[in-house]
Amino acid sequence: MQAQAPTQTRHGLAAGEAGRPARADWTIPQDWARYTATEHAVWKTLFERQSRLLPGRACDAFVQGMRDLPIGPEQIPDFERLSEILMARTGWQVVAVPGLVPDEVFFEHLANRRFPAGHFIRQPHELDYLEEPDVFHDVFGHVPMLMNPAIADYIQAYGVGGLRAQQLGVLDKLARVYWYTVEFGLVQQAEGLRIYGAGIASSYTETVFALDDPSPNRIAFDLERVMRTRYRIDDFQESYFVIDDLDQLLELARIDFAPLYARTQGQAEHAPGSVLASDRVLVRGTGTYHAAKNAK
Ligand code: HBI
Ligand code: FE
Repeated sequence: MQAQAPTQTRHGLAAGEAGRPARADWTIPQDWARYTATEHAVWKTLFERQSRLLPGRACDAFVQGMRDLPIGPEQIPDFERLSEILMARTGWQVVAVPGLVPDEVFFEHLANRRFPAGHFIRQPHELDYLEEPDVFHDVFGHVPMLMNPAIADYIQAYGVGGLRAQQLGVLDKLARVYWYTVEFGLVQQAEGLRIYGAGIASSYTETVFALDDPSPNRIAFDLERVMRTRYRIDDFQESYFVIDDLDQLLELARIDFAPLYARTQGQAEHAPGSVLASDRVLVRGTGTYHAAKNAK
C-alpha cells in the first residue's frame, strides 16, 4: 500500500495543514479538544451499532480489552488515556497519525510497540466506506486486542519482520499474514467461531458477513497457505482463516519466516476464494456473494 498525503479537510484542519507530516515518524498531536460535536456523534453512531452486534461474535479477548479501556459511546477516546492503560498492561502506546503512513514508518512504530492510529473520523454520510484507517477502525478495532499479551507480541513481531521482509523484497507475503490475522482473523472458541480481526470488528456489514453469511469459506489457518493467498481490499473476504486460539499467534511471532519466504517465492499464488485439497475446511462457503457481483 502506498501512503498518500491526505487532501480532504479533516478534524478541523484546513486542507493542506494536515497534508504534510510535521515529524519524521509521521506522528501528529491528536488534538483531542478540537474534535467537534459532529465528530463525536459519528463515533457514537458507529460505537453503538457495533456494540449491539459484537456480543456473541467478538472473541473473549476483544470483549475483555474493551471493558478494561476508556473506550465508550460518548466521545472519541483520548489516546493518552488509552496509552496509560495499555502501557501498564502490555507496554503499548497509541500515537496519532494523519492516515496511512509509509510501510517502513508503520513497521518502525509497531516494532517499538507504538500503534499508529488515524486521528480523523469518517464523515457522517460514509459510515461504511473507508479509504484510509480512521480513529474508529484503529481504536475500536485494534486497540482492545492490544490488551492481549499474545496479540501485543505478535504485532510487534510483525513490525520487526516487516522491516526485514522489505529488505528481502517479500513484503507482499508478510502483508498477507497480517491481513488474514490482525485484520480479518477468526478464532475458534468453545462456543464457536469468533472475530478477532480489526477489519471485521470495526465493520458493521463484515461482522455479519464473516460469521453468519453462507458465502465465505472458513479455513483453518496455515502459514504457508496464507502467504500464498491474495486478498481483496475493496470488498468482503472470500475466505477467512481460523486460528485455534490466540496463543497460536505467539508461535507465529517466534518463527523465522526466512525459509518460508524462500520456499514460497517460486510457488503459485492462490486466488482469494480458492479452496485447496490440503485445506482443513471448517465451513465450505457457497461463494454466492462474490459470484453475484462478478456477474454484474
Ligand atoms: N499505515 N496508518 C497505517 N495503518 C496501517 O494499517 C498501515 C499503514 N501503512 C502501511 C500498511 N498498513 C500496510 O500496507 C503494511 O502493513 C504492509
Ligand atoms: Fe487496521
